[in-house]
Amino acid sequence: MKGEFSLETKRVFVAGHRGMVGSAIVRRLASENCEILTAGRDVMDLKDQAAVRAWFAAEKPDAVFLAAAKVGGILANDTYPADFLYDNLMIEANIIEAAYRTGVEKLMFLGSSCIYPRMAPQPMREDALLTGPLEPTNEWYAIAKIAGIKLCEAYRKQHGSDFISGMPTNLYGPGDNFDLQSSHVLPALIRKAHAAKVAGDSTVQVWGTGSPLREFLHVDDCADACVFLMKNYSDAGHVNIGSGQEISILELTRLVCEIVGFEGEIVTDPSKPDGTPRKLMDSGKLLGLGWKPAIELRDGIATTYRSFLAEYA
Ligand code: GFB
Repeated sequence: MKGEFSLETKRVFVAGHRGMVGSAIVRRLASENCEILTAGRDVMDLKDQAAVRAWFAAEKPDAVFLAAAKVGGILANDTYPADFLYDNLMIEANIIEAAYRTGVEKLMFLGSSCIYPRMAPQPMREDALLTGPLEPTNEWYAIAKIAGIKLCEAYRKQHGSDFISGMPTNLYGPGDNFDLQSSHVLPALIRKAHAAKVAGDSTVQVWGTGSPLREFLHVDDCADACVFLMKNYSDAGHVNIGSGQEISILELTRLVCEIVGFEGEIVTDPSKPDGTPRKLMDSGKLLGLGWKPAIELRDGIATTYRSFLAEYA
């Protein structure tokens, strides 16, 4: 269903504005005539229900982008299941309930493509949700994100709240986490290939077999899709946000090495987990509403590498 929501002169709270997605949403909102509200950890701990309620009661935002989350790559997800489940449940429950209590007109919750069953038919449609077992390396994070979708649906059903959910595919871009233990694959490969080039190493190592397939979307495209959905979509069902660009981890490594300028050998490490074998989303629902991505993977990696060099190297 199409809805129409104007951001014009609205007070718009971006929860998670220091993260990769939240900061991209803040950048994107700069071209809307709205007032952007943010709150750092020093102001409000999003896991603290009383603090979140008090902040919402005082600031009274009109719209909310819920981009705050405990996130990480395959190893972090697998190593800290309690943090990924508890932190994300608390953050989303506190914000959604406070938004309802203070009469927020529209809220957009952001999830992840890992909500779908490990062996879901590809490309994964929205109706694949809860049709089979989850991928074990990230089921804790996935359960929390599924709860977030269901919270939005429940508040819509019981209270008529205009709360929607978007499910981005694997994201990358400026502001990403480049820590090798906790990052996702793309920032890890950029950092490893760069370090190998600088050190004159003959090899670069990738985790797992290199055969898993992943779909990647630049975070600025994701932010644009979020603003588009905020303005144009008002319904109970969540919406996939993907690029349709799928690539194997090995091919991705070759592409990153080419962009970074590392000419050595790529070595796989099968002792590390592969995770889900394939994770391509069907974004037909979003495309059907009239949105499409703009950033090609090669160009997106090149600009991300430049931002990595500016910030870290
Ligand atoms: O991006 P990633 O950590 O997360 O890993 P997932 C994707 C694939 O890249 C896996 C491989 O097959 C990894 O084994 N890989 C190869 C590497 N080298 C590396 C490396 O150096 N670092 C990392 N991190 N991976 C996450 C979920 O799954 O996706 C989250 O755990 C979330 O819950 C996120 O949904 C979007 O795509 O496997």
